[in-house]
Amino acid sequence: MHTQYTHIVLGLGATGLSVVRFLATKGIKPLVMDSRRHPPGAETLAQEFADIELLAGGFDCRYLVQASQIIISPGVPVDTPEVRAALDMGIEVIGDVELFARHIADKKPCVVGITGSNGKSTVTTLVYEMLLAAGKSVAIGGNIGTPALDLLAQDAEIYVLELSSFQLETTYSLNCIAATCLNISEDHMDRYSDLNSYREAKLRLYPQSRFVMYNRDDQLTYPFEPMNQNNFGLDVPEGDAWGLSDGKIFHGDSEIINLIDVTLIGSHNHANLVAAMALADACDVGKAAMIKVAKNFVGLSHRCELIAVKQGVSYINDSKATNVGATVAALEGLNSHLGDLYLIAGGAGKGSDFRPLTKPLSNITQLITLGRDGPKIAKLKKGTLQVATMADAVAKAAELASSGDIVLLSPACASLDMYKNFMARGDDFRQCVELLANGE
Ligand code: UMA
Ligand code: ADP
Repeated sequence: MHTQYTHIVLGLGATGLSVVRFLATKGIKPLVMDSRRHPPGAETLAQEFADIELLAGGFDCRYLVQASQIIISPGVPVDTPEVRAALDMGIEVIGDVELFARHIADKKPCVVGITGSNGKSTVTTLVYEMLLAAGKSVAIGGNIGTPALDLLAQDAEIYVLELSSFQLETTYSLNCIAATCLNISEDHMDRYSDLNSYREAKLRLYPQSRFVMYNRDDQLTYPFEPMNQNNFGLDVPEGDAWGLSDGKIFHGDSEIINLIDVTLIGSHNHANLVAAMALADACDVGKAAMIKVAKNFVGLSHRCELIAVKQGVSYINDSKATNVGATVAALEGLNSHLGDLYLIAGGAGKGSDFRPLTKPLSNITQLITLGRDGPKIAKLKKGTLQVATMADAVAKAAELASSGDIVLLSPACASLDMYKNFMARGDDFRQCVELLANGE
């Protein structure tokens, strides 16, 4: 007879490791399982916890059905047959964020939760910066990088968490001070049956918050039922809402800042800034701290980031555009630019419908595609050039573009068919651009 384990950790990436560390503080020794033969956290686990057992290369049902709690990583679908079998037997399956939520349940609400299809990392960072500028002790994590449980060591006054739909599927009791779903457009369609089930996963956040901030420009973010809510948008705000009037950000009829003084570019980023201010306001951050951050925040790397100007051509790295909505936003955001636009797109499409790109693609000069689903995107525009590597894509774009033009990498796809992650893809783009002649 094999050993029985009360707790099983499924997945040994960043999340699985954080769960093992947390359980260790409670004196619990879990069994760890990962479907991969060589899980990325195996070495660290062996170093930090030599006595914790790891089963790699599959999930063993015999252990799962005898556990009292399974803590599942966001990369493992709850619908995995072995997990379903355990659920059917009434075994509790939760995520790391739920463990975090239960740990802080006795404290007064101290979490700001941010979800949505795009802009999460930008808004999460903006809110974090605004809270810091207001002198609060604050920790930032979740889907943006540091797993929520690893933040507990910081013992912060406020935790700003970026939350993915995967994480929200297994989170029930977060009790946020304020939360938002920034926008909804297709993503991760390889994990959801349709847009509505993806949306439902995201909106699970709202009932777990004392105050909800939705996007009035995106109906899919509206709460299913009325709650303690407010809204943000890019038009003139009504009542106490947040929005824009005459090129300035307003909270109700109180002016916060003129967009001329804001560093971030693109209307999607202006929406992000307004949302961040609304969330910071719910945490009692004053106007001065918001203004300071709005003036100084230049944006995150790999998100519509201007990386070089060569022979008058601007090269923009938007490698984080891993879904169609993000690329649409980039193309619309750059639409007012006067020169020609060359777009490099393609990668692993995650089962997405690329058709929303058709209209914005009609406004660009040349589409260059690469990667596994490059051919699907290529079909949307006549005369598309299909290439095999980033170096070929950049060389082709550089050959065609002239002074005043833009070359944009905004793939509308994940990177995993060609790269370790979106950062590696953006770095490759940057390197290829650096190798181009300066022409000065
Ligand atoms: N995997 C297996 N078998 C397993 C476990 C995982 O094949 O047993 C695969 C998954 O299918 C996935 C990969 O391994 O492709 C990583 O999954 P994971 O759950 O082990 O990932 P972690 O390293 O724990 O990182 C997770 C988030 N990853 C995912 O949700 C896939 C990280 O978000 C997050 O930063 C981290 O927790 C801390 O909270 C990354 C992400 O890509 C950036 N998120 C998606 C997105 O933003 O679109 C949702
Ligand atoms: P996320 O964490 O949700 O992936 P990021 O802030 O990292 O969001 O941005 C991801 C991609 O989405 C980038 O390509 C960025 O330019 C684009 N983006 C950022 N904010 C928005 C928004 N509000 N609407 C649409 N696209 C956006």
